[in-house]
Amino acid sequence: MKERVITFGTFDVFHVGHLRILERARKFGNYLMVGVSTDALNFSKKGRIPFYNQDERMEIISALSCVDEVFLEESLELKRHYINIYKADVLVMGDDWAGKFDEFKDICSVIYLPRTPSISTTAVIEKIRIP
Ligand code: C2G
Repeated sequence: MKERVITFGTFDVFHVGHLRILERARKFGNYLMVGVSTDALNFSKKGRIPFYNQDERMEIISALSCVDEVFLEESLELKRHYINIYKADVLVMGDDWAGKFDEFKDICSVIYLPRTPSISTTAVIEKIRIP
């Protein structure tokens, strides 16, 4: 088997939920490519600038042993393009996106994995914020 897996995310304030989805995604093949959302895309999606900038987030993701290649995701509308140019066989996303990427089933397998419960970037930021 020589499957190429692709996934996308912001991965801001990197936490164990991020790590686990990347490790699980890698198991669907033997080459994992990660599209890291740009700061601008994150602002347009969530209305806030990430705590860590896109270069720092790319640096962290590319240092992980389960990750083989990292690129910047500039727009949500470019998913089909990224799947094609990176020759992905499998798209893996967390189930907060369940059903949202089914339109790509014509060019690759689309898999949604359950999120790790009780952890999120927002929760971490809230927890460490000094009152
Ligand atoms: N995740 C998870 N468990 C958590 C938190 C996040 O499995 N407790 C997963 C999400 O489901 C996602 C990945 O980690 O698949 C990255 O999460 P985010 O950084 O929140 O990604 P998001 O901003 O949703 O960006 O094109 C799609 C977007 O780029 C996804």
